[in-house]
Amino acid sequence: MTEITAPKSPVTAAEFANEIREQLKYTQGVTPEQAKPADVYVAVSAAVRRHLVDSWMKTQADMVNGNTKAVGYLSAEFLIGKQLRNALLNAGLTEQFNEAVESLGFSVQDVVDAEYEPGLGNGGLGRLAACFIDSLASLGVPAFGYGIQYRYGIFKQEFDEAGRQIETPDYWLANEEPWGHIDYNRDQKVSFGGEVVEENGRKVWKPAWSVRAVPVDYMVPGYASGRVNTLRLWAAKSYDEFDLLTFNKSEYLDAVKPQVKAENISKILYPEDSTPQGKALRLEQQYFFVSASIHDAIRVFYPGQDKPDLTTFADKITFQLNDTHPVIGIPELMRVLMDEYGYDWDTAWTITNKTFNYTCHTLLPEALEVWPSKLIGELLPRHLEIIEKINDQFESELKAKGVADETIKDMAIYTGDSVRMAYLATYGGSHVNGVAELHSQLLKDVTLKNFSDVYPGKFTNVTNGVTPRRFIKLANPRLSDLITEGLGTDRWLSDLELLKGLEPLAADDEFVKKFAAVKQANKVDFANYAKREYGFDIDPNTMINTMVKRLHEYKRQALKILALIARYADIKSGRLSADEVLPRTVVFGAKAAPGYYLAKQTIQLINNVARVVNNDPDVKGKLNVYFPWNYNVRLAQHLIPATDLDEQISQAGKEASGTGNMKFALNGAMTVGTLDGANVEIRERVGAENFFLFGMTVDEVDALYAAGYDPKKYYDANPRLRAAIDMVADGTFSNGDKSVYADLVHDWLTKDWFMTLADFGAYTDIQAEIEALYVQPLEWNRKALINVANSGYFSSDRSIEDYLERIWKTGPLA
Ligand code: CR1
Repeated sequence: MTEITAPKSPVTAAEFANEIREQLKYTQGVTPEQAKPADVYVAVSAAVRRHLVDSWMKTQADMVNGNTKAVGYLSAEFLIGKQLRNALLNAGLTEQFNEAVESLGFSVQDVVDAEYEPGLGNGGLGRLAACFIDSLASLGVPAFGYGIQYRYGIFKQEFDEAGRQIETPDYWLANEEPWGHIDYNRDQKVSFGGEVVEENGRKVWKPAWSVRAVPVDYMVPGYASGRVNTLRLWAAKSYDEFDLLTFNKSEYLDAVKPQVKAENISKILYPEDSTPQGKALRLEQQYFFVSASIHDAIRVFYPGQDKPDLTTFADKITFQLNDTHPVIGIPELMRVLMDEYGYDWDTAWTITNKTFNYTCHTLLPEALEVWPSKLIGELLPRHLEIIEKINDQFESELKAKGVADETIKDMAIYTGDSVRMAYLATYGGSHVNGVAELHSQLLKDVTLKNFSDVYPGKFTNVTNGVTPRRFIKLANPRLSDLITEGLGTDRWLSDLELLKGLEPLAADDEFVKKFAAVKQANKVDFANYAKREYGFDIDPNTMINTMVKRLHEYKRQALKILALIARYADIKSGRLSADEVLPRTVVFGAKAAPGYYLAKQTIQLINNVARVVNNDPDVKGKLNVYFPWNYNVRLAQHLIPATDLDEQISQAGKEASGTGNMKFALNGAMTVGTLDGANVEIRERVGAENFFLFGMTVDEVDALYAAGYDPKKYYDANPRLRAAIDMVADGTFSNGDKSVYADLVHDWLTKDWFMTLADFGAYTDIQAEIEALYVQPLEWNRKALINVANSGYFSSDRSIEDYLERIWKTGPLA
């Protein structure tokens, strides 16, 4: 008998339909007959929220009254995805919803489609934050996600006629947004600019201007935990709606200036991924949400107290700094403790140091934020003083430890000209962690080596994870049902290591066939979805080969597209007869930062390779390339369950972890990948024989750099590589215009910083192995199933348990 632990339904479908009717009437003012699907969506959302409110309030009360330290996850990004299905799942209302909506005369699909996905993140870092708050709630750990409610999320990506990326604003708040509760009565004041003066021997900051930070609260329901946490996203509002004096002189635009300036702070998410952005506005954003969050935590944990005993602060909440974006929180907490509450430096430092921990998400040195001192001085003069003093204290500490002067200089947090936020975070908090074993090791050996030599105890690893609720249960209901059938329980949804129990079933051909049938059905679904949404004609009987992630040179989409062109050239030249070719559908999804030239050229190339290949009768049915635009969480949820083979082909030593790799393995795709990021751990767990490994290792990469890397040598030596690059250069994919990809080609042949050309041979060689296995469906699926069975470790629940034990030292509410 199957044991079911999913949340029990609180109401019948008929009762839920009545609740929806009430919402339609009292909040939307329409009858079910007048309602549009979007009305029903808003009404259902409000109805689900009502089911969660009691648990939400109880969780908050227990958090404040109990003795369990809470977690404050400070993150500039939360890429949460659509909310409705997830809320229904956790409220135990999925079935009731389906029935109720139909009984009201609507299609479930239409209602679900009415939700607009919030794009409040760029990629992996923001999606990880979303998985983490889901897991914290599901584990019953009291927590806040603290961030920004951007009015414009990540840009909407379109492609023009020439295949170029066009960015358009993503005004996700254009229609009613039922999930965020705006709480005007719990606002905070955040100030900027001005000067620091001495009054009675004390430093006093006299800021020049302030904005109002208004919290917008999103409920974060746990799965089967009865707990509901809060994601508190701050929106910036002006204090002065407009300046009446100016307005009376009828200078209308001048009059609304303060409002525009204030509201600009939360206007737009920076469309960056792993590159620094030197804009004052970005620092304003960072300080804005961090300052509001720190004051909010004091308000929450010391309710109604004018003189709270903040020496207990670090026992109430621990703040996790998600990358360097919130690191200004360290001098801010120092300032609050000293200037607002009168603590001395040493006491403030002890509290601050205990409160913060830092997660680094990169290995690219240019992605560690460094702020010009001048900018900090202008925007946050008091903070700059505090940072200088932290740096002085740090230097003395290093001297006392006998660290050499040269090294001390290298380690400076404040260099005079600039402030290194990663160094400030490393010194200012208790722990530093990387996001996969290899990454954490490289942080210790390279990126933060000096720090790890002096403070070895601070460094630890927490390998990333993904939530099985969204990425298996919601995204892949067929596989979820099969897993539950195979294990005889659905407890795996809160204890993903139970997937291990599927391993013996990989020897059971009947079960493997069922597993293969799930994949096939998902492929058909995806083909229909791609037709409906994009007009693509995808053949679900071909291998679906997917590469989805931000477009970045280090991730090496170029390697994939060059190999694909080489395959195309093989068929065209007759080197391979079309019958020898395994039919493949290659699907790309990727956004490039708007200012990232080579990344945008790569997008244009992929689109044009797709255009040429898909229209060439010589390769018809053998090779197809699709590039659905605007890759987002929703598309991921459709595409990942339908994928046979996924690509994790970054240059070794550059991808901190990756989390897409985990989602694919858990959904029964096979992976072709390098020994990079979490690929290493995935391969260890699923077994080397169930993972297509290729390419240079970190050590080989380093050795090749040291020896002097010359990409041209690889071009000269490999005729297939040469043919592919020549086709790009000679205008095959640009209607004969050789100038279009000239810069890209020039970069490959002269620089190729991420050694795409050096790994080309290994990458194309392994394709034979991949295809030999794919033509044996039973064996392929057996291996894919073994991937699923051994990927339970990559649940974000396990990541959170590691954070709790290694860093946060707290746990679930009693
Ligand atoms: C890394 O590039 C990792 C995520 C989440 C990204 C990716 O490898 O999986 O973080 N880093 O840890 C990032 O976005 C700004 O830095």
